[in-house]
Amino acid sequence: MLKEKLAARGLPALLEMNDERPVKTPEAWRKRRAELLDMLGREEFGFTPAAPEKVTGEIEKSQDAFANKAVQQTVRLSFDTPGGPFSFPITLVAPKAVKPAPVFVAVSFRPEVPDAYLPAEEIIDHGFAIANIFYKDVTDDGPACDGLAALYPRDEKTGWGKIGMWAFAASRALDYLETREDIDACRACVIGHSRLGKTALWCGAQDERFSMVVSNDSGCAGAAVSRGKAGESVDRIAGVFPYWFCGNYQAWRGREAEAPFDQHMLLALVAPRKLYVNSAEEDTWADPESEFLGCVAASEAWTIQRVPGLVAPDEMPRVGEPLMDGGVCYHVRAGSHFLSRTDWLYHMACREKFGV
Ligand code: GTR
Repeated sequence: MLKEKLAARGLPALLEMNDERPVKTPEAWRKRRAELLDMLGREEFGFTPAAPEKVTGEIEKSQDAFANKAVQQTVRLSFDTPGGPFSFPITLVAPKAVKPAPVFVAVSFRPEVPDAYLPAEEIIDHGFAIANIFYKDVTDDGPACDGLAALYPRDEKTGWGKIGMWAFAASRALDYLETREDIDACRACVIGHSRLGKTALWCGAQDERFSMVVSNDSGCAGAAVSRGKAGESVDRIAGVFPYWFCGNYQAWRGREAEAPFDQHMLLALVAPRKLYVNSAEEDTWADPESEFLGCVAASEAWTIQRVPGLVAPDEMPRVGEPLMDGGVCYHVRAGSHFLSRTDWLYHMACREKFGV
């Protein structure tokens, strides 16, 4: 049943090189991976500049938090760019009981910790640290060429969009976390909701140091395949939010079926690490079925590397039936577009089960 549903979408082949040679081995997949990164960079999100040589962190504020169970700090991260120095703050919350603690790097809509989207005490109680990045501290969510955007030369067609910049910031946070003795940077999960779920995916696709990637309700240009998608379309998203993407993405408006790429390729770039995609039942704009089919289609990238991909019965799971036995995990939650405590509980259960 899923096979037919997927076939009806007519997605471009994942395990076929651009010159049509089939990808049959893990070594060949590494080459295909490079092609896909290049394609999604050039056609959708724009190319990411090289990482700075060094990221330093200055602890601006430090206090006990959550009944003394954790330390909460404001840390200012700084690094050099071609246009001069840049810095942005993160909020780091680390549990005292677990050292070093596995961490969630959250790219967030708000700077506050805790927040409706970030149940910090519960996360700490599960033994995870949180590094929260407020996305507008990196660059504005609009066409303005401010913050990080102002500091790198940008090609009109292939230069990075705002999603790429927010993703870059999450990687810089990981650069810093690698220097912290209280954080287990080998178990770092990048997470985001909606436009920031797209950001988490693009970050984790490029930066293989993240052991897990969570896409919450990322929808169009995120986990949902564009071909046959309900709700938001490439035409709509590229028209309303052109600055999230590179210039070339405009060419695919209304032409998703002709594009050499689709979103399963973005998901596949996380393989063989842990990918967790989740949807909300009422979030028809994101389109749960297209997000789930993205996971089904991406699974081949895990199996070619001899890791099980999505382990699922031959149908879309029901609400409250998380699938987390394979490299690709998925759930659909009751309710609307939101990063809910319910979602976090599933993500944490998955990390605990697999030690990622
Ligand atoms: C919507 C956009 C979606 C999603 C959402 C969000 O306006 O169409 O793709 O990103 O915003 O970020 O909340």
